[in-house]
Amino acid sequence: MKSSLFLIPLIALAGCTTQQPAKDGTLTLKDALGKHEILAGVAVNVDEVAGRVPKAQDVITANFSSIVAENCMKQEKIVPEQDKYFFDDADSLVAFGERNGMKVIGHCLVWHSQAAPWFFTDAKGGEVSRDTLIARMKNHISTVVGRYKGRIYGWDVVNEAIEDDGSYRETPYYKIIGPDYIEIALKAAQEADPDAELYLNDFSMSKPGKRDKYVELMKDLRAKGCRIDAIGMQSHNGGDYPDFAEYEKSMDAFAACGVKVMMTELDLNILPKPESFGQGANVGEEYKYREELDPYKNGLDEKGQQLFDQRYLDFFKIYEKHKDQISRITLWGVSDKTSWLNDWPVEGRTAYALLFDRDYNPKPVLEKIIALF
Ligand code: 9MR
Repeated sequence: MKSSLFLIPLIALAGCTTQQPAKDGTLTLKDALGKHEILAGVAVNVDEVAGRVPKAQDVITANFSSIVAENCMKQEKIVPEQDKYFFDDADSLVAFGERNGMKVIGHCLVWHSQAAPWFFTDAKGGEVSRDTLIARMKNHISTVVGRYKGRIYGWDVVNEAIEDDGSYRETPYYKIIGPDYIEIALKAAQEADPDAELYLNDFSMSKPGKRDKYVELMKDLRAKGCRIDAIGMQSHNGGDYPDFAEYEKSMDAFAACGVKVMMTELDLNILPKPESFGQGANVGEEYKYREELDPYKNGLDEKGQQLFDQRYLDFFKIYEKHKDQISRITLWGVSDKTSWLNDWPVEGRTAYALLFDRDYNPKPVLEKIIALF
């Protein structure tokens, strides 16, 4: 972080008492976004929180004001077997966030993927009844949210409930309970910790069908007495998607519903797309490895680097433009080394997805992003 662009003078901070520059006088992402009351978030894994990756810890604490668990709060991790809870990793993550003065986000309470294997099945191996699934879902929410009452800033309550065309995703929750599982989940979370923010979270939020459905859904849920504080546009972006205009339209449409907008899982996939790739983040979508899909094994070439920088800048320009609507921008991982995009939608590729490289150095584009704010 050496260039003059990055060395924003202290005078730029006049009138801002809460955001302090790093010791060397430079401004970090959390300072820059913090000036606009936007949290700078990052998804962290268990090794990073436990201190097994010291460089990662330094990056996290110096640059970010919020963390979210990339995996360790998901249902299959927290309660792999019925009534057998494992909270050690989640407890460490929450404690790490508190120690470092960060807002901790809970991810996620109701999601069809990474659900515990026993959750939808009865003792005989058949499908669980509606009443039982409602009871299990409510119990899961009250146990997990209750454990961290007053310590988690906000929860992704329902994750990925809607398909790109606006229809309900046919998850076991939807099929067994019906569409009102979302209302039941939000109310259970609110009861368990009335002070925690509550979110709906999904990918491909720029798709018109999805956008319209979330707008309708939020109005409907609020009319039924649910609280929704913000909506998560995951933002697993690509080299040529989403369409910027549609993406902005979604931000405007959600903000017009009276909720804050958050980029909850921001990253960028500039690797070649397999044919028929859905351009979202549907974990079930996988393609076979082929050499031509993995062109940057030894580093980005000039064209790749330019695309990477330009796309990140373009997205952050949009975020700057919409800064009054946004409450948090969370990167989905600390460094390229551990990004999920190394293994999705094609396993074993070398991805360039985040703002810190494989050795935890900031990428040059970061200082340009900071300067935008
Ligand atoms: O980044 C997560 C990856 O390590 C897991 O293997 C994957 C399994 O489902 O989940 C990834 O995170 C997902 C997030 O929880 C929800 N939105 C899509 C994210 C990327 O798949």
